[in-house]
Amino acid sequence: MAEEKKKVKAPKLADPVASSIDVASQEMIARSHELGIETIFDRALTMKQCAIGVQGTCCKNCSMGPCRLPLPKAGIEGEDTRKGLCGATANTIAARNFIRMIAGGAAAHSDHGRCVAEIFLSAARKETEAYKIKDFDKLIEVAKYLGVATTVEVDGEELDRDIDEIAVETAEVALGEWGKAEGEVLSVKKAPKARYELWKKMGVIPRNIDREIVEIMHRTHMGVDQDYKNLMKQGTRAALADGWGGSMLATDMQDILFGTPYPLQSEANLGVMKADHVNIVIHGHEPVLSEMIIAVAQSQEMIDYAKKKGAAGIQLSGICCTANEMLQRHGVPLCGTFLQQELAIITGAVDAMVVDIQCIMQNIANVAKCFHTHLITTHPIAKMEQENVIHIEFDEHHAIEDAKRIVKMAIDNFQNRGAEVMIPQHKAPLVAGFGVESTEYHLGGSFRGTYYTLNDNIINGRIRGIAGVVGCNNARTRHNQDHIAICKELIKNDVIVLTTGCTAIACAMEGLLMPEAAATHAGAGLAEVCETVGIPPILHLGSCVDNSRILLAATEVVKAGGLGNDISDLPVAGSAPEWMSEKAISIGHYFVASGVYTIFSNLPTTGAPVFNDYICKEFEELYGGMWGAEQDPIKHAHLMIAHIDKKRKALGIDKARDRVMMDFASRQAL
Ligand code: NFS
Repeated sequence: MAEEKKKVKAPKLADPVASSIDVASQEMIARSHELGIETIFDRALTMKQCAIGVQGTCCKNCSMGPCRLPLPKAGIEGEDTRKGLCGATANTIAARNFIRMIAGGAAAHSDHGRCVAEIFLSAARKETEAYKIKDFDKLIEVAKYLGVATTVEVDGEELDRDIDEIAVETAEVALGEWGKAEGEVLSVKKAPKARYELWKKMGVIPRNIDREIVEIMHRTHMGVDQDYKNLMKQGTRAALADGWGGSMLATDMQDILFGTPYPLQSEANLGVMKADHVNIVIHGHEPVLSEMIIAVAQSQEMIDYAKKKGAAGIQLSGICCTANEMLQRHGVPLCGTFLQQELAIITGAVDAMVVDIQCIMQNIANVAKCFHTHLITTHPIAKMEQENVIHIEFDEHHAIEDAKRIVKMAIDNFQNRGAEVMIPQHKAPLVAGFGVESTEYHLGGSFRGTYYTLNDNIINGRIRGIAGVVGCNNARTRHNQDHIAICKELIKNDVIVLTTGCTAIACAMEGLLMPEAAATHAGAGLAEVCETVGIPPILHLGSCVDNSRILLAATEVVKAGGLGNDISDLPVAGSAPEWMSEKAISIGHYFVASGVYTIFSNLPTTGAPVFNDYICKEFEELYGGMWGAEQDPIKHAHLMIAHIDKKRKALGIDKARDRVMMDFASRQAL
């Protein structure tokens, strides 16, 4: 019988070396096979991508579909006659899908921001013991741009206003940015004047944060907006509501509550876990949770309790952007990137993995089931269906108690570890915690107090330009390979790199966030600047919501003078080589709309060539920034460098560069 003849196929297993450039990850992928535990690397072999979805031309916005409009193999000659049942063209479908991704990403960043705003309001009103205002300078700065008075006039004299009053009013105004009835998102005015004026002219200034996201959902509903240009206009407005609104407010309010980061040292990779310690891994995005766990895990009470239970101490570490948040403010080590979340548990050494929101793979529950690991969800909007998952809801009114419960649970679990503990012995040192303020300190003149020194070095050509390289890991590409290849190629060519998110973690794991990396990897000009001021050639600026720090750093460069009037004049470019999340599309688009050439490995728009050209070519005419796509990492980096050189030429500073071109050997000879 046919059925008897069927052979049971062995599951396809990922080749560890082909899956990741990182040795620690390779070891853990091999370990997963020894233990018979499936990971995303294996699933990427069996689950094939849908080619039409990849092209962006599958429409499932109504139940007459899905209507699928693949690009013919031979391309399109003459008129493009493809249409869905309702007549929607490939351009309409791809544009709708694209801006729905922007809506998803903007919603994720901005809802995170709203949560921080609510806690900020609680702290300002002194309704919570757990959260307090930490950075008063930042509070005053934010109060000012939100139009909150920071002084009062008494008898004709201008006096400082009561700080508690300022805090409450600032928090109220901030929270209002999500749903106010009139006006525009106030933080957008932080952009260079020329950029703000351009957005005004184009009609893309966001009115409030929620509204722009809701309007995308409306306009992409069946039978509403059917003009790809008009759809992209709304996509632009929502992306700006994210980058210059929800994300920027999230960053600023996190700095107010938890402190503005300054450079510090730490370590990265799975090897930061310790076999004799209770290992708690925090994974997700909101520092609201991790700040409390840090406070509790570092308390003498909990350390003593851990010792009583036979552990040498408590080792905290982070995955994804929570890792970056904990690192930049407390030096807590990075456990790994998005693609290492299952691998961390496979060490057998994780006593608790605590998660909140975003980028949490549901499969970690299945992996945790194979070990003693407690998997704890904490957020009311992010639960898991698997039975082994414990839900402890985190609330600002009893945050310390919640954190204590979680940490104690991890400690109690230490004694339940099996014999299968295997922590890969690989980690790298790093320096992180850069931001607008600290970059000013390191690269600005203390005399002028601006980005003068940075600008000066760009003008004289030691620094060729600035690149923002950010974003995720993606199981369809070799883990970290493109991040590292692109970043190395950029710094080799004297382009200083600003990084966030999982790219930042990847660079950390490779040792590229150390000042010493300048001598070994950077071009002569960039190396000289880095060595003089003592910074790495790649600066870690935080989590993905902290991409707003890159926007503001670019704005400071414009303000410091000598490099044009707008971000689009600067020799800068952006990249997200291993992107996978909708947040990356929102980030990419607010960079494009801010005037930056932004290049991804691939874009979900190739099935609609006219729409693809619109965002990759015509957009430059409209906004001075445009999208690009290139899979080969070296070509990818050189597209960015070519754009930087184009901008240098337009600024008339291309000649200066030629003068200082010296390779390392000639410097040494000198
Ligand atoms: Ni960014 Fe952070 Fe990583 Fe991608 Fe996910 S962690 S918010 S989305 S995967 S960089």
